[in-house]
Amino acid sequence: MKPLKAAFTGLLAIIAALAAGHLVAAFVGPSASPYLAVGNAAIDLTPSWLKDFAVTTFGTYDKLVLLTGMALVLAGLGVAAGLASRRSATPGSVVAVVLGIVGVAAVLTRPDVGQLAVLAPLASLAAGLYVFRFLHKEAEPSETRRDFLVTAGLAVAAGVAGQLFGSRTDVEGSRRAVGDLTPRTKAPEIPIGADFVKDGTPSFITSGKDFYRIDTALSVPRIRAEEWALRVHGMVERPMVLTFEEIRQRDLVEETVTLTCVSNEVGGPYISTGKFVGVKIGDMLREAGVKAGADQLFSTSDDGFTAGSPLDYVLERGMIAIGMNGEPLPAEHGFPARLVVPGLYGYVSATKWVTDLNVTTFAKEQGYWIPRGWAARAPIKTMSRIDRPKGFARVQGKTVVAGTAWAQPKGVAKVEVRADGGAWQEAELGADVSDSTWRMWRIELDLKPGNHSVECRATDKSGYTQDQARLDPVPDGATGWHSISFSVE
Ligand SMILES: Nc1nc2c(c(=O)[nH]1)N[C@H]1C(S)=C(S)[C@@H](COP(=O)(O)O)O[C@H]1N2
Ligand SMILES: [Mo]
Repeated sequence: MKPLKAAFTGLLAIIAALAAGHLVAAFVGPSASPYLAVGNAAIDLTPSWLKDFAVTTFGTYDKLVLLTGMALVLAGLGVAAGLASRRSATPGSVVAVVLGIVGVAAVLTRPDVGQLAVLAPLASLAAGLYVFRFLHKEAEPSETRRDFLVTAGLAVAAGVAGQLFGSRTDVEGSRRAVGDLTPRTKAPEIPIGADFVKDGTPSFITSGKDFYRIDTALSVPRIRAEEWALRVHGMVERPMVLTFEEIRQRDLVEETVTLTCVSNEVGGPYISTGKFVGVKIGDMLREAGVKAGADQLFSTSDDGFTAGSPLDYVLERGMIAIGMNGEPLPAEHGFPARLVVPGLYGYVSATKWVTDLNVTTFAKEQGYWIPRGWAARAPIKTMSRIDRPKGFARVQGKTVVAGTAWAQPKGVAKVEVRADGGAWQEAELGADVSDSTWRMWRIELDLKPGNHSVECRATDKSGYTQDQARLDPVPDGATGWHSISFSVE
């Protein structure tokens, strides 16, 4: 067989296999798609050092990089298997079966699929094997060309159909049906002067599209509120199951809260603020009756992510949020419901698409990131960030330095700035909205033309000034003073 035909035989068999699996997955559960399942399994198995490297290098594009990398590797495997099968179809057939088994294994490890899920990788295996052997036969060039084109067309059609049917769960329809969520107590209006957007700070409330996002899963779980329920169990007197309707009928409160990710480097972007509407977990758990000895609320998401939060924090200020910024939660931020606990980093508290609350102990259960090298207990550290000037900017005229600071749930009392290692000067603070949110700041400095560097540090309302020592995000959050170098013209 000619090398070109052999290579295409292998490549098309791979494409057909992935497409067939994706199509069947649309009917037995989108996460059963072998391509996504292998990607998700790879994420769960990735050692922490590699994951940290991926996040620092690619940021939130890490998943796109993974999926593209997988596509290239699979295409390469297909071509190699095709080329190895120029004399006999056996090597390619073996590769098809082995890849099929990898797909089955990956799907079986997924937490969010049903028993029928295995049909998707089995369809991949069958399609890959069949297409490979079908295209491998000796044939006239014109017949070969026709078979290749027909196969490619069918594969693309199957893949596209799978994508369309797989996303048919009408999340947006369900969000619209939720309608207005009117809290009994509204969060106070954000006063004018809470941010200094003109000077370069973020706006106080982050819009849904600018809100940072951290997900372990490759695809956003698609859940309708009508089909969702929350189970509350474990060390409680009266376990319960709550529907969305039952939750929204309860006392809804609205609170402005800043969410923060532990993987933020000093000066990093993974922090945003929203107005969340929901029920206080404390009210609910007191109804359920927490038993003595419990010290952890262990929450599980529809996609298998888990987080463990200290029970005392949760009882005091935790919330099951169903709304954000005046709307039902966006799908990407956890629709129908997520946890929000002011003062704890997201990985130990902010479970999106939450379906299960288990009242338990730290000795008994470990959240997703804990065996991967992150601390079990992770209160947010007092920190500050310079947003303007940007690094290496050329500043004309007077120098305005502006940024944000946070110390949830203590609140920010003071931000100081110094230039070129000189004396600290107190910055002007934005209006104080809540101890659960960030606080913007600005200061004008009188700097001579030339190169300069500025640093900032925050002091929280307990009197603690943020640590100068530079620590990495692992295991419980970065520390250090953010500094920016720029020049004045
Ligand atoms: N189901 C699920 N919930 C999750 C995560 C996740 O990967 N899966 N990431 C957590 C982390 S690490 C953070 S910082 C916050 C981020 O919330 P956001 O994406 O709405 O900003 O969600 C938390 N909740
Ligand atoms: Mo995070």
